[in-house]
Amino acid sequence: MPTAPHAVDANTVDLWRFDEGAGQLTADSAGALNTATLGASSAADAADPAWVAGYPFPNLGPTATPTNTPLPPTATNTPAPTNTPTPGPSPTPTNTPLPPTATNTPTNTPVPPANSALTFDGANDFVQAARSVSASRFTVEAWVRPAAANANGIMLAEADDNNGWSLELDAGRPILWLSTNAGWQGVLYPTTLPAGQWAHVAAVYDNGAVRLFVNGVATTPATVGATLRITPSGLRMGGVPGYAYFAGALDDVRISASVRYTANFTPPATLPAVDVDTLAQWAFNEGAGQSVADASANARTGTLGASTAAGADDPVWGAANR
Ligand SMILES: [Ca+2]
Ligand SMILES: [Ca+2]
Ligand SMILES: [Ca+2]
Repeated sequence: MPTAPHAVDANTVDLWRFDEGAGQLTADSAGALNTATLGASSAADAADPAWVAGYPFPNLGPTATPTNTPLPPTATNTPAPTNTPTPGPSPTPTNTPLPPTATNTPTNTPVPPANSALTFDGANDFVQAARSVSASRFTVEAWVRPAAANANGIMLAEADDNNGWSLELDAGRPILWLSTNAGWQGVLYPTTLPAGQWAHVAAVYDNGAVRLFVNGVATTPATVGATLRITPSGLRMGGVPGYAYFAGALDDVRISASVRYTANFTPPATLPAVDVDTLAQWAFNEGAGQSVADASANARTGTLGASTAAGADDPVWGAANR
């Protein structure tokens, strides 16, 4: 085994001592100067052998001194960053929340019932509107549901102390009061309205002839004064101060300038179409709010209570359930 690095002599064709310790080239110490390259090229690559410390010869002679100064690192010696993270495709979100569609719109928005009515507490609730009746012929009608049997109360009235008309319950029986040239006179229906049940009540006044109908069933005609004392007061539904208020529900109030009924009839489930004799009619189908619309051309919009503000004198909205 050699104890020192080989020396170049006349027979040496090439001699690479690998003493550079770094870089991509290793010098040929022999005369051929056949410089060798590490790996596939002078750039760093996977085929490059690694530099390590050489064999520890015990007797390094003068010839063992590296004759070629290690090459300074060149640009090509800089290890190429082979593992720099390459930006890959941006992650594509695959579960982006879908925007709400029309079908996601809440469907439980409160919707007023198609047929609503107003319930009066019998203490101070009322609806007011402009007066309708201005002659000695009219028909007034409404659906009525008394809260209790045998009660008193004003349902509909266009009256003051001396003039006008008033449709009331008298111990549960419908009665039409009229102020005529003969003074105040009342025409009473012979039977009571049951509590908690809808009944259609109609009253006709025609120049002294009066008829009442409950669920389309007529009374015998009555005769009173032929001329109505017209009141300047407006319409009140549910009560007039100083008199008993009506406890129960009202719906489909209609006032006409003609005789609507002369014999038994089937009460209309809903208000008939407006015609030339319709002075006013209120379906109470708003279901909410402070106003009730008059479908007639007279536009006698009603107000709940004394003002359009919510108050203790407002009747309460509810489904008619008729
Ligand atoms: Ca109604
Ligand atoms: Ca009010
Ligand atoms: Ca009240």
